[in-house]
Amino acid sequence: MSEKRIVVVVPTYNEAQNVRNIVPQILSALPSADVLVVDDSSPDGTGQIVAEMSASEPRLKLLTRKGKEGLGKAYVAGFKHCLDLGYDIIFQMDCDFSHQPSHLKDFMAKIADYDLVLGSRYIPGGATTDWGFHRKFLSRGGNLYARTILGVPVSDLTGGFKCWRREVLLAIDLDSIAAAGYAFQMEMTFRTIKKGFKVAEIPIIFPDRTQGESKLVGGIFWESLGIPWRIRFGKNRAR
Ligand SMILES: Nc1nc2c(ncn2[C@@H]2O[C@H](COP(=O)(O)OP(=O)(O)OP(=O)(O)O)[C@@H](O)[C@H]2O)c(=O)[nH]1
Ligand SMILES: [Mg+2]
Repeated sequence: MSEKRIVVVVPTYNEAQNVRNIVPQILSALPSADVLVVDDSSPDGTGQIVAEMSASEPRLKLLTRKGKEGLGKAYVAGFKHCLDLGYDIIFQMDCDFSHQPSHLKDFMAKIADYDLVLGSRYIPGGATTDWGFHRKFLSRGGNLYARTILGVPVSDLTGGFKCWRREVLLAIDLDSIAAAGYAFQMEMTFRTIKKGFKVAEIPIIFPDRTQGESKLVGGIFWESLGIPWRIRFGKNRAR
């Protein structure tokens, strides 16, 4: 696997403190990987920090977007950029340490035999360590609901810590992925399975962020109920 070109895509919006800390950890966890930060012109200067760090670190790259357009659009832009640059193995990873760099090696071991590897909180060995009962219940229940409606054998459809082979991202019509947030995570995994690619889950420990603020908006519960239906039966399901 050593000849493969590897990149970790990290979307950021106001992650000044986290980005300083996480980039060196990713680079040392995967000594042959590059890091692409996709920043939506964060007002807190995250982009400038990355630009400064990249001056002395050739493995760190920055893609700056004009304004905040959400996680899904940032990832699509990042994925396309990485495909253009010829990367073979493409990770997606949050900047807030809910996705821990120490798991990166586990993904690498698994991607040798699969097309997409998902970090899962809901298989044996996985966990959310800081959530109260309410959030745990909503996330687990939401995943069970989505899995049932989508009809896919995946325990964690919203975790968002993933490792892709380039062939999968090339096969998916990324421009037709309209979804943001959790729906983006679900839709990408659903389409991957529908296209016949091999998907595996590995356990991850998912702590809450300790620095910076969550970009998750409240009041998405009712909206979320319709998402799996739209993904499964919508016009883009096979694209
Ligand atoms: N480029 C970009 N990154 C974003 C945007 N929204 C969120 N992010 C990043 O996406 C990652 C996940 O965002 P979080 O705010 O942690 O959202 P979350 O993990 O769903 O919610 P929490 O569990 O509350 O942390 C972080 O690295 C954010 O900085 C956006 O609009 N543009
Ligand atoms: Mg988070």
